[in-house]
Amino acid sequence: MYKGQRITVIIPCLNEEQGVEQVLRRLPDFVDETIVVDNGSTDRTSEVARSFGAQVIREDVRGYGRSYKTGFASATGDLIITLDGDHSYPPDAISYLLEAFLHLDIDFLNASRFPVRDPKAMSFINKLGNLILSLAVSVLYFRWVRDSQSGMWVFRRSILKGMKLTSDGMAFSEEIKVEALKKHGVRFAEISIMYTSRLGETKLNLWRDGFYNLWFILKKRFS
Ligand SMILES: Nc1nc2c(ncn2[C@@H]2O[C@H](COP(=O)(O)OP(=O)(O)OP(=O)(O)O)[C@@H](O)[C@H]2O)c(=O)[nH]1
Ligand SMILES: [Mg+2]
Repeated sequence: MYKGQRITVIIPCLNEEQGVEQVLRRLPDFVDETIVVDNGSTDRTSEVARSFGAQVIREDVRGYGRSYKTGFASATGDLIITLDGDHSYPPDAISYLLEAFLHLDIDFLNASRFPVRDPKAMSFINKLGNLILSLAVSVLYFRWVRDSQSGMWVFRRSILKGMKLTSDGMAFSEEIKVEALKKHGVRFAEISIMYTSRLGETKLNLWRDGFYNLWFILKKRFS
């Protein structure tokens, strides 16, 4: 519990045995429920997660978005916090993100990776792609969003009701933010966190996911 709120952390994982161990080791004690959604990892991700007391859910259909939707269905907390299993997002930031969330009295807080301070954390081309995708979301929804692709969010579980989450893949990250921005009465804010280089292998296909995410957001806006 954190200041009267039940806290659920959800971590999607595909072969992240190295990273998920570091993430789970660093989760604050006030986290009530930790859900690792494993999409058929062939390494020790599930065993490692269980050894740290996490609830492991197997999802047979592949995809970042798909695993989040499965995780949301099992979550029981008042507030949900998400982050990658690769230890690129700082678990230490959870306490100040929650503090900011409650202090601002908002419904969705996006943890922006920008400015990136660790020179090894993100390549130039990734930074450029992220900027283009964030500008696209900002222009299409008339709202400045610095990091439309961040994988770390804090939000009230209650706002999921009525959200139209269609993406099963990497575009899920921008889709949930757009759904939050669009929803009447949902208060949205963004604050910076320290992003570092991931452990293990990337699952992102830079060009394919980048162009697909741009197309996805255009399609979602105009359909
Ligand atoms: N369950 C599940 N998790 C996935 C899938 N694809 C990626 N992930 C996880 O989702 C998170 C995001 O994937 P990453 O490969 O880190 O993508 P990224 O953060 O855009 O790229 P990096 O900068 O390389 O970290 C990681 O924890 C992955 O293990 C999937 O198909 N299923
Ligand atoms: Mg990552």
